[in-house]
Parts: sequence; C-alpha cells; structure tokens
Amino acid sequence: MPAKQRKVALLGFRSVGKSSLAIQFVEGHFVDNYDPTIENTFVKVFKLKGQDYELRIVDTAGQDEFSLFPSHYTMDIHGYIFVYAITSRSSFEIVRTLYEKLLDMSGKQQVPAILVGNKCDLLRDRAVSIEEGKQLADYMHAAFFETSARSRENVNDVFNRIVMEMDKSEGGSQNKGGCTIS
Ligand SMILES: Nc1nc2c(ncn2[C@@H]2O[C@H](COP(=O)(O)OP(=O)(O)O)[C@@H](O)[C@H]2O)c(=O)[nH]1
Ligand SMILES: [Mg+2]
Repeated sequence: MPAKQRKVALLGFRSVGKSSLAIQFVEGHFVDNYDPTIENTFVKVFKLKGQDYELRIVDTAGQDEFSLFPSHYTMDIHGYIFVYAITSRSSFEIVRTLYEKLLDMSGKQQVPAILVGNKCDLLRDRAVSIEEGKQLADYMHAAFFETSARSRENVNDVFNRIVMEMDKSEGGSQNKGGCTIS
C-alpha cells in the first residue's frame, strides 16, 4: 500500500512550544531556542496500524487574537493541532478565537482538530486546569492532550491521533453510490 499523504498545521500563540513539539516528534529531541519567527514544514514517514503515512507538519510562526488568518491555512490542510501552554492563560484564551476564525475562513462546521496543553512538565506554574482544557476541547469537537515537548510525554499520541482523525473525516465525506459513509 502506498503511503497516505497527510498535512497538519500547528496553530497557537507564540512561545507555547509548537516548534518544539514538531521537532520532538520528527527528530526525537528537544530544542531550547528554535527561531520563533520561522514557518517551517517538517515531514515524517511512519507506520500506524499497518498503514504508512507521510505526514507534513506546517509549523506556523504563531498567531494572536488580532492575526488575520492566512487563507492558505485552510487550503490543502487536512487537520489542525491547536497548542497552548498550561502555564499561560492568554495562550489558552486565544485558542477559541483562532478556532472560530478557522471555521469562518473554511466555511466548515467542523474540522479534524486536537487541542494540546503543552509544557505539562511545568506543573508548579500551571495557569489552566485540565477541566478547562477538556471543556474547550468539547466545544471544538476535538480530542484533548496535555503534553511536554521537553519530556516527550504524549507527543507521539497527539500526532497519531490527528492522523486517525483526518482519516475518519476523509471517510465521512466519501461517496459511494450516492450514499455517504460516515
Ligand atoms: N518546560 C518546557 N518548555 C518548553 C516546552 N515546549 C517548549 N518549551 C520552551 O518554550 C519556548 C518556546 O518554544 P517554541 O517551540 O519555540 O514555541 P513556538 O513559538 O510555539 O514554536 C522555548 O524556550 C522552548 O524550549 C515544554 O514542553 N516544556
Ligand atoms: Mg515556533
């Protein structure tokens, strides 16, 4: 079976750990000072449940509540990972705004998405509770994970899950003989 090509974007406030998550997943190490202004695409080929995937990860330079949502984020992207830091209230609060902007731009009611509360190794500085994270994820129809790009906790799970979600949504829009399969 050929590798399935998938593309996911990492969205969220600056400094929440988007690049660190991408690099930890793709290269297996933690970087402490990655240039925050770079927008980069990482590629990883891996196997999940017997299927090969070639996953492109668009690591955006970050957004805030005033950002105009670049329209290219809605084209050619199959799923989204929204990242905040559990140590930053403001990074959590802008996720909802970003999510709503994305739906507006894409004209969809739902997109394959995951909500990630990163930096869960910094428990003493926690500013967002797990409960609040779960509530926002429910609102977004998204799975919820707390991660640490530093300790690698749950990092693989996030990317594996978004791949599964993208597959599900692809199946949902499939048409066979006029009947939609979901
Ligand atoms: N303690 C801790 N620091 C992190 C974690 N993820 C990222 N950082 C640090 O947070 C800062 C911003 O990370 P970066 O990946 O550049 O954030 P981005 O702007 O969202 O891409 C850097 O100093 C990282 O080393 C994490 O899970 N735990
Ligand atoms: Mg970055």
